[in-house]
Amino acid sequence: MDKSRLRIAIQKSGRLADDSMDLLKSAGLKIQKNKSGLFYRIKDLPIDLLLVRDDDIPGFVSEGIADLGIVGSNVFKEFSLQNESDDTSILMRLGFSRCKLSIATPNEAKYEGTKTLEGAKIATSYPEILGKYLKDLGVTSTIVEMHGAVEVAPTLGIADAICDIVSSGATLEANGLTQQETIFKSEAFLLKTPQEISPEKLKTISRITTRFEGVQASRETKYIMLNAPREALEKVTELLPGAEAPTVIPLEGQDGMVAVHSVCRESVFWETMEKLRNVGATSILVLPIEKMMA
Ligand code: PRT
Ligand code: ZN
Repeated sequence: MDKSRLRIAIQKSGRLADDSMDLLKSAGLKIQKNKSGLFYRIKDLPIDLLLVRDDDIPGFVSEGIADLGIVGSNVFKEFSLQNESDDTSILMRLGFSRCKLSIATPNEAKYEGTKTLEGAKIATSYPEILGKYLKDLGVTSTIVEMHGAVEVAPTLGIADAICDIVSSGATLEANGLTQQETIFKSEAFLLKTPQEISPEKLKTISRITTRFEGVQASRETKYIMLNAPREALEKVTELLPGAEAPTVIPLEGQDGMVAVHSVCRESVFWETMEKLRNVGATSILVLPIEKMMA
């Protein structure tokens, strides 16, 4: 392995893997897959990807085995609480793989707020996050550490409650569990090693984070085009979500009508389009933006 190349640790397979790859590809990184399955080289940039289990990512970044890493903030938080003196930093919040870490109890169990958890057994894969949450509340429970299949713990009689990742809620429902408390909200983070990084690698980091920011911005941004009577311009502009000063162009041969073009930094919902039409806008188009750079 060439140590002068920037190394980014990502999840090999699982819920973070596809979105991590998507982000890298959208940022123009050309991934050259190979048989080893542990390292992928990036063409034309001094970057290698290290493909590992998500749980190993904070440790690898902390030790400098990888310079950067993409991991769920739930996994990073658990690691940070376990390693309080660690200086791994969060370079970016990436906004994907969003989920919650929640406490749930069997549907038939009586639940009257967190005091119900006093003396209870709670199964989780996140003993540090849960332990801190309970300590801050002044509640004493027994934490049963499990790796996988946490949701079956109450049925098996191992625990009275669970604390696990919830996304759609389908797993809780299928196991007869009701969500009671959300103790942590998670999304993917880009981590940076606390170890020394060469100036060349720092330049590469700055280049790709600028691109990541561009990818994020363009995902959240739309280009909107519409026609409207000039007298409705003020109302139309007010309705455009997160818009910068719009471009207004007179429409050839249509007196009093203008075309309005604008970049919107928020989602444009159907409701917004209906409101625009109600104030007189027609031919409303909402277009995705492929790339952006400030
Ligand atoms: O093999 P490896 O160790 O790399 O992967 P893993 O199995 O430990 O993790 P993986 O791929 O399941 O999740 C990786 C990360 O994705 C997590 O650390 C979270 O940050 C994030 N994430 C987002 C999720 C979910 N959504 C999710 N739904 N992680 C897990 N789940 C599981 C949850 O544990 C539960 O079993 O999905 C179930 C709940 O989902 P719903 O939709 O039924 O509520
Ligand atoms: Zn894992």
